[in-house]
Amino acid sequence: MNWNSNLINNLEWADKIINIEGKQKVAAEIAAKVKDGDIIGVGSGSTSYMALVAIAQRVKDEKLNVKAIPTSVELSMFCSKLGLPMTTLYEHKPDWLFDGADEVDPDQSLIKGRGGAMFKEKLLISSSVVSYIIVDDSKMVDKLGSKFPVPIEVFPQALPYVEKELKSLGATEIAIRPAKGKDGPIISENGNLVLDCKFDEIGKSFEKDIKSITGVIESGLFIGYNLNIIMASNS
Ligand code: ABF
Repeated sequence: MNWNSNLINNLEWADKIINIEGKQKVAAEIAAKVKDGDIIGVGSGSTSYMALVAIAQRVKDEKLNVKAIPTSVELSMFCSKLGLPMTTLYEHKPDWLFDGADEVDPDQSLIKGRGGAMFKEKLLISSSVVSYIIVDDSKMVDKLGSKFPVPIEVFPQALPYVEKELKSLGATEIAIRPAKGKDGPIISENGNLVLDCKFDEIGKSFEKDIKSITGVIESGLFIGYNLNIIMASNS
């Protein structure tokens, strides 16, 4: 017997972000890629959410056997609400995934992690055969770091050490990401802090340099990944 959870069925905060102009087309484009039997990684962000809604509709209408691997608890709740079956990385490797980004440079390197889920997002991108990154014009930058700082997930007690190491890597500003609507820091799903870190220059080795600092769980830098960037028109 299935649950009939009003709490899941009435996730209004999910419904509120459906009506985003210019993204329906790309959501349909992503949904058209779904094949029976696919294991699909589901990324975060409003654009990805629209694609998720379109996929769930196709799966329901065509009775497709598809399983999703979400990148966050929030997304697993959305999948549940939309009736999309889920699985985990223990059992399946994603055939493909879709996700959003905050910045894309001319080499298709990314800054991600505005939602603080970059560890799981990177794990899925690294595990997936094909990755589609959905963005609009506003995300395209000449240089990474032009609009957004680099998010870095840090084990809490490593904070002073990581701060010192980031400064020696050239960090010009380091902020602990605050919790929304209350005092104190945001805590990631893994129980860690998220730092937002500015650099004058983000070198090609920075993703590895940052990751090699003991206490850093992951950063939102994605440099040199094999990605398919899909542009959602702003009009
Ligand atoms: C996720 O969602 C994050 O890595 C990124 O920060 C954000 C982008 O959201 P949106 O598509 O709503 O701009 O992909």
